Amino acid sequence: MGDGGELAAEKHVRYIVTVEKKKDSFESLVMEHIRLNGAYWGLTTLDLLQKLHAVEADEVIQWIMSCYHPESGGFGGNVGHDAHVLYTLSAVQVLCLFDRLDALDVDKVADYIVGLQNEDGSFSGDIWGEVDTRFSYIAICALSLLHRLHKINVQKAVDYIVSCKNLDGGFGAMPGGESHAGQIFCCVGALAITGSLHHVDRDLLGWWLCERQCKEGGLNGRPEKLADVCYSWWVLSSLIMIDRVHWIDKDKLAKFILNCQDKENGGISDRPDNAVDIYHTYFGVAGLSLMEYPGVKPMDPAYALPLDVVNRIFLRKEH
Ligand code: GRG
Repeated sequence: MGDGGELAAEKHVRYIVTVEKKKDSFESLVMEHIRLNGAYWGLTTLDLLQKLHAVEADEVIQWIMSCYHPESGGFGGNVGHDAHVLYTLSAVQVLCLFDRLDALDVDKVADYIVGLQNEDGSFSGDIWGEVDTRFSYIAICALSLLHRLHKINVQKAVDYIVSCKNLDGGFGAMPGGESHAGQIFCCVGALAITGSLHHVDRDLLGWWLCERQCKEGGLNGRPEKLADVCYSWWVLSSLIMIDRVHWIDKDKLAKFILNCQDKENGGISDRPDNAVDIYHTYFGVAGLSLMEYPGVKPMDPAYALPLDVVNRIFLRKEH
């Protein structure tokens, strides 16, 4: 596996298209319950590499809509699976990629998400009630993409996220929860979308985030942990949103990501020489996008979609 070099874009495209077709492969099996997330990771990667047309749009939309629950307004992770906000955001994001939000009953989907806001401003992930700042981000991101943010109590949602801020400047999954780069992306992203970044101590958080760079160049998710390609996205996007991305050594990070490529069969792994998967392929390419790697479309750090897709949604007048 990988000796760094250039981004093997063509190989990654072929890898993604093959995973999509090989329904009985090991990776397809382990991803069975989160197929809708996998669709978002794979299809966004294709779009970043300017190859979204490698898949049949109508087929994708039809499959996405077969995961929809018209009674609740939410999406399941696969056909016949229960609805959850994790998959509902992926469905909305994929429809955005294809400019097909018209396939949705937008108010029904929005009301599903609105119904998950709790009295303290937090969000549950589904009817079972687990609360996590991931779900706050998901709700805010999806409702914003649907132009329905006004349907929730935004002030309470922001206050709850702020209550999850720690003394080190980071954020956790709940009040008092340990700072973790994934949760920081969620909280900073939600604050960015709601125009509430003044709640972030940019220098303090920027310092914590840039300390995630390990000596081999990759980023970890919290102190004393191993570097993992996915944190290229969670950490860099957060640093961009708080305007401190220049505190990272981008060359070293890009080399780390490129070293995690399977240059023969395509795909990117968490660390050099490990097995590739679609999740790390996406976050590796997305990380390179945030570092303006040539040939990769730029991404919006808050919405986790290509910038042209986000612009198309917000610059359009009729909604
Ligand atoms: C649209 C990009 C996008 C996201 C949607 C689901 C979600 C919102 C965000 C998830 C954020 C998150 C918590 C990411 C971290 C995922 C991860 C690799 C967790 C692993 O945690 P540990 O403790 O690993 O197993 P470490 O690296 O800490 O050892």
